[in-house]
Formats: sequence, structure tokens, C-alpha cells
Amino acid sequence: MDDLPTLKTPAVAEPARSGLGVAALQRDIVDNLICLQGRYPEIATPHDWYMALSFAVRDRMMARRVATTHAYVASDAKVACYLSAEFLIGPQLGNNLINLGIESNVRDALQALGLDLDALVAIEEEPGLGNGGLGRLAACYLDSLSTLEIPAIGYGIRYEFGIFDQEIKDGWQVEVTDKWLQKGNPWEILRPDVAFYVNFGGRTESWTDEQGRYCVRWIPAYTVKGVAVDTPTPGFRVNTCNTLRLWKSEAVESFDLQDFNAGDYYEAVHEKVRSETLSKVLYPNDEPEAGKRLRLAQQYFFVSCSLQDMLRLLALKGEPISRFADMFTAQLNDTHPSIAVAELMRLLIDERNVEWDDAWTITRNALAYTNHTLLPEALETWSLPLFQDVLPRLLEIIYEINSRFLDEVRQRFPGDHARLARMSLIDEHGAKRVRMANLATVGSHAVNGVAALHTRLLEQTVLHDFAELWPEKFRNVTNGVTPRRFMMLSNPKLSVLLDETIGEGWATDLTKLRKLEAYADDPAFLDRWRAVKQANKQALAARIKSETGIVVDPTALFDIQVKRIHEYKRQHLNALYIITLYLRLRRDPNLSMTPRCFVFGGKAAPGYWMAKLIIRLINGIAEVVNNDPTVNGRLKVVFFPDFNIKNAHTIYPAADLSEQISTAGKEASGTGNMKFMMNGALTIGTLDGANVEIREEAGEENFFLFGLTESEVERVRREGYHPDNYANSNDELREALDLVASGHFSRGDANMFRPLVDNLRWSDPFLVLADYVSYVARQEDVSHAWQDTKRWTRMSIMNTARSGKFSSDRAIGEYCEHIWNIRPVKIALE
Ligand code: M8P
Repeated sequence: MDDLPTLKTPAVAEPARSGLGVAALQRDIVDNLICLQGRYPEIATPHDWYMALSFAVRDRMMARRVATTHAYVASDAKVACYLSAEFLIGPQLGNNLINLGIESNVRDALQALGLDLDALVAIEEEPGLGNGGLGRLAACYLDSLSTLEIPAIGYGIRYEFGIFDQEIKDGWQVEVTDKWLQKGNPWEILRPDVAFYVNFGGRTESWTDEQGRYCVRWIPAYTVKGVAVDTPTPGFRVNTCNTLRLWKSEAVESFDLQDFNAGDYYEAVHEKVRSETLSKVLYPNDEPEAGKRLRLAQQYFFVSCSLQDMLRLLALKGEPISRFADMFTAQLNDTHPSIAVAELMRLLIDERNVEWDDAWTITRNALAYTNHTLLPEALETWSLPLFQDVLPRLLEIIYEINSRFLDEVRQRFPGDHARLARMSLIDEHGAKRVRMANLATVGSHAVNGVAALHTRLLEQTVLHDFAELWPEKFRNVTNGVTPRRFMMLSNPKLSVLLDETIGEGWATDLTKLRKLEAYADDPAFLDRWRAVKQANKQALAARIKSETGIVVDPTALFDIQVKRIHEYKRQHLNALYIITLYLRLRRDPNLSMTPRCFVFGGKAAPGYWMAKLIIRLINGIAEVVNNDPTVNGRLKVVFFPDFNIKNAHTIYPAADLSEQISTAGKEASGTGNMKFMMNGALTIGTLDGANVEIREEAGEENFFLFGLTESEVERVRREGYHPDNYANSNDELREALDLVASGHFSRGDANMFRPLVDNLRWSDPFLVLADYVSYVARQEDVSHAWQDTKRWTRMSIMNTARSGKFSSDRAIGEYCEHIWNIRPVKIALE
């Protein structure tokens, strides 16, 4: 017995599980290793230590979480519920340490154990529960909600498999399943006590009750159970610790049992598998595919659980149903949760006996809708037969909402049949479909776009008729991102420099960064600014080397485009510019040229062939350019595999130039553009999405603008766009396209990129060729500006200094004030 390892930690006065001192942390980490992991230090793997540490950190959030929940139940403050099919929260450990303010003590505690904090932070498998910007926005908003001490709950789906991991093989994207839960997730808390039933399929029956009320009963084909899985989300240096509540689907046990007893063992197992399938996998597209029954079921599943949970909490608060909208507001993150309109009506009418008109008032007052895209192919609609099959009762309710709504439109615009057809919740052109954006708009008291330009276009195009009917419903709330994760956590060197120059406090009032302007001509400050950027570039260069084997020069201009791969985002315009530079060097090997390192990153939807071909093209260019002795290292091209939140942490801080080059009118907002700006990158960009506001804030002298405006794009299209004319009238463009078509970047295979080149020449839906000349010209200005180090550094400082508007705290402040009417609740700890 004497040989067994024992707990050899010193006695510490500070309480277990909550003490924030170094010794208490050290003791509790070892305690966890032994008591939760069943390991001891001598044999513990880094992952064991990561888990032991994470549980120790999680413990430190628990008192806050309990106090927060208690305060919300006790107070009559309204709670903001953010409903989103995606929450791309990123790795949790580092962020939690920052928000709790215990990073330095934890580092010391680990050091005493012979461990390195950064190494443990790097081990974490990130929860990839989103596709891109939309899911990340939801996560930034959770951080701001807690930091601003706003009562809030995030509601979504606990996917067992998040967004796929991307590998690059032979230049092509290969998708690998994301097994993020394999080694366990220390941040989540399973709540078997918080569970709800959700019905699917079957039919409805109606009858009239004793009071003469028309009643409907839904007899479902099957029922699934949703169980809550909570992730605490602490605010930055406040006691508030809100909850991200994700629903995991399970089989309803009694169903299994019934079938089992009846002898139908296989049916019972099938039922279980079918139920668990619901929260199995995130759809890896950022636009809908026709007829995805499971996706509709996922949406309804998480929305129904969330609304039932809100009703449960209302009862817990001791409030009557009539006060629902005073106690809760539900923000719909795009149309993905818009079935909430019909489901809340169903819960109120069918299950709580509320009259239709009262239920409708409650529903509208409680719901608000954010639109994130104008792309016609991304506007969600569901085929009517599919909808009828999966959610028969909800379709009936949608019909009733529609009939009452169209009556209202008829009164306002008598005889305007075309308008009725456009506004109807059901699209009757061809095969009938349910229009989710119309449903969300009709069922909400507020509708917002995500950047000024986007909101204007929304009001002028997709939702024009609705904006005319209810102008007061529409607002803009320009997106924002959290400076805690995207500056403090990912760019610690910059954070220290900022603290030392303008004092602490900028991270919670980002407009304070303006104070930097006073230092923009201070040579000593400029040197320090450059040193920070240089160190970040070296770190990225090292990651590039280890991930791809490519050696890049950290003193070259780092020109970066990271985002989902999509034709409208025009990664291929960037690629054409690289080819242009390459051709210039081939023509004149002695050409003096600003050395550039082009970095790309981003995933393509698995079924999006053209996006995958663009990835292949970038890798083909990289292979040629990086190995051509004529180029002699002046150009480097890197496709950084598996762009995700974790990799983003090293990429944004290392950028000199941010590529925001979408076709004007297509990118609703963009949020990567903001992350680059905060970290001192200059932007080359079109007047699209939030770029417009970034340029306004930065000053036009600190932004490289190019390309057609949204109205020019429309005009060119109207007047007939012939991309081939652009190719023929510019030698460099024609040669670049010809070189791609020749097979030069595909090891001689002249067929590989044929579809891409033909598409650009003959169709070019996103006007790549129309913007080429203007893009190249602006890139020349970039190269020129880079030569003047002092001028460049000054511009870089100005970008950070003027990025304050793009904090998600500002955005959440606007939601609170204009849409939710919610105020902070201070949380006191015992
Ligand atoms: C749409 C879908 C439609 C159907 C099924 C799945 C979908 C998944 C995602 C989306 C979608 O719209 N995705 C977006 S919108 N991704 C984004 O990044 C967008 O939202 C961001 C946050 O507001 C904006 O910054 C981006 O400009 C916008 O494209």
C-alpha cells in the first residue's frame, strides 16, 4: 500500500474549487487529475492535464453560474434568448482564463507542476458547431451578452459531428469527420433534468370543446426527446456567467419499451437510432439544398425544445403566460429557427389554451428576426409536401397566420394581387413552398440586417413589400466581433502594447482605441508596433512551415484571404492577380517587386464543385510559383488547411493586408474584415457589407478601395455583361486566363480548370473580370504604400485605432436598446 501514489499537494487555506490563488489552483488541478481522471502526475498525458485544468477552471465558473441563474429567476428582468442553429464558439480554455482574469495564476500553477499553459491550451479540440461567419457571430454575441451583464441564454443544437476537418490531398480538399467529442468535453454539463418532447409526422384531429372552442390535437408518428447540454459562458471580468444551452436528441425510452414488449425489437432499435440522428451532424453548407428533411427536423427540434424551456422558466419565475413577451425575447439568427413563429403559436394555443389573437400578440412581441443574406439561393424555403409530412400541425398554423396576414395586406392594398402573391408565406409559383423569411418577418416585431448597406438592400429588394407595409419594423444593426477573443486572447503582444500605451479598459470600451492616434507619429511607438506585427508574422510563418512545409519570408507583405470558399467572395480574383504578378516576373526576371506572401484559408461545402476547384487552383498556383527559380522567393502562395477558430487565432494578428473583395451587394456584412482591422491589417476591399463602414471609420486614406459599386454592378448586369470583352481588352488578364486554361497550374492537365475559366469567360456571375483592372491597380498602390514603412505602420495603427465601432459590445448594446428593451442585471457573489 505504501507504494501507491498519494496526493502530495500542500495544504492551502483557499477553498477547494473556487480559490483563485496559485497554490489553490495547483492543488485542485492535481486533485482533478486523480479524482476525475483517475491518473497521477507521473503517467498523465498532456490531454489528461488539459482535462484536469479545464475542470478546475470550470469549477471557478460555477458559483458565478449559479448566482446568475438564481438572479434571473428571482428578478423580473427580461431574458434575451439567442436562437441559432450554429454556435461556432471556438476553443474554450484560453478564453475562459481571460474572462475570469486568472490566466497568470494558472500559468504559474502549471509551471510549478512542470507544465506549460500554452501547450495545454493548444491541445483543445474546438467545437466546430457552425459553418462560418453566422455561427461565429452568435458566439461573439454570447461573449458580449455576458460581458455587458445582460440576462441571456443561447439556444442551439449539440451536434455530435461539427463542421468537417479539411485536409488537402494533391491540392484537393478532402473532408474528414470532426470527432470533437471523442476524448470528452470538459466544458459541457449534461442536464437530464431539463428535457422536452418534440413530435414529428402523423396527422391532426380537430374537435370542439365544452366551451365551443375549436381545438386541435396532433397525433404524431413519432416523438423525440431533447436533453439540455449546457456550456457556461462567463463575461469578461464580471460575475455574470450565462448559459449556452444546446439540445441533444435522444429516444423516448417508453417508446422503445412498448415496441420491445410487443416483440418488435428491430423497430425499437430503429426508433432509437432515428431519434439520435437528429443532433448527429451539422449541415456543412452555407446555403440550403433542396429537400433536406433531416435539416427541417433539426430546426424544429431545437426551436421547440428552446421555446418549451422558456415556458418552463416563465413558470419558475411565477409569471403568467400573458407576461411571456415581457420576460423573454427570442432573436432568430437567420431563418433557420423561424419555425419558432408557428411553434410558439402552437404551444400557446394547443397546449395552453390561449386565444389566437392573444397568442399572436405574444408571439410577435417576443420574436425578432435577423436576416444575414440576400443571395436568392440562400433564402430558405421548404417544399410544402415535405413540410406537411414532417410538421403537419405547424403547417396548419402557418396557413392560418397567412390567411389573416393576407387579409391585412388586402385591406392596405386592395386589388394588388401581385403583391399578395409576393408577400404570401406560401410560394405558389410551380411546386408550392413555404417561405421562411416571410414567416419570420410576419411573426416578428423587429427585422434587422447586419450592415448598413445590407439593411438598405434588404428593404429595397428581398423584403421590400414588408418594409413598405411596416417601415417601423426595420432596423440596421451592424455586426461586431469580440475583442476579448480576437485581440486579447489571440494577440497578447498587441494587448500588452495597448495596455502600456493607452491603459487598460479598451477591451470593454473599444472606442478607447482612438487614443492610439496620438501615437501614430511617435517613432518609438511605431517601432514597437512593427515589432509586435513582426513577431506575429514569425509565429504564422512557423505554423505555415509545420502545416504545409512551405517556407515563407516573415518580412514579406502578408496578404491574407481567409473565409469560406465561395464564388461571390472571389478568391479567384485574388488568384488571377497572383498569376499576373507571376507572369510579370517571368517576362522580366529582374523586375523589382514588393515581396508578398499570399495566404488563403477556408472550407468549401462538400457539394460545391466550383469552390473545390478554386481551392485546387490556389494549390496549383502555389506549387508552380513557390518552386519557380525565376520567382526566387519574391512571391509565396500558401493554402492554409483547415481554417477554423483555433487557426484564426494565429492568422488574423499576422496580416498586413486583409482581402475583402466580394462582388458589391453580395457579402451581407463580413466579420473577418473587422478582426483583421482590429489587429492592424489594412484592407483592400469593395464597397460591400461592413467594408463600407470600415472605410468610413478608418478614413478613405487608410483603405484600398476598388471595384464596381452595388448599383454599378446592377447597371452592368442590366445593360448586358460580356466578360469575354474584358478578357480580350486586357492583355494581362487574357494571359492569366490562358495560362490557367493551358494546364500550367494543373501539371499539364488542360481540362482540370476548364470549367472555371469557361465560367469566367462566358458567364462570370460575380463580375470577377469586370473588377480585375481596378483590383490590380489598387494592389499596385498597396505595394507602393508598403515600400514606405513609416506610412504603412501609421495606416496600420489608424486601422486599429478606429476599429472601436466593430466590437460586438456595441452591436449587443443596440439590440438591447432598440430591439429587445433589456437592461443589465448585476450579479452579486456571496
Ligand atoms: C444560410 C443557410 C441557409 C440554409 C441552410 C443552411 C445555411 C447555412 C448558412 C447560411 C448563411 O446565411 N450563412 C451565412 S450568412 N454565413 C455568413 O457568414 C453570413 O452571416 C454573417 C454574419 O451576419 C455575415 O457577416 C456574412 O456576410 C454572411 O454571409
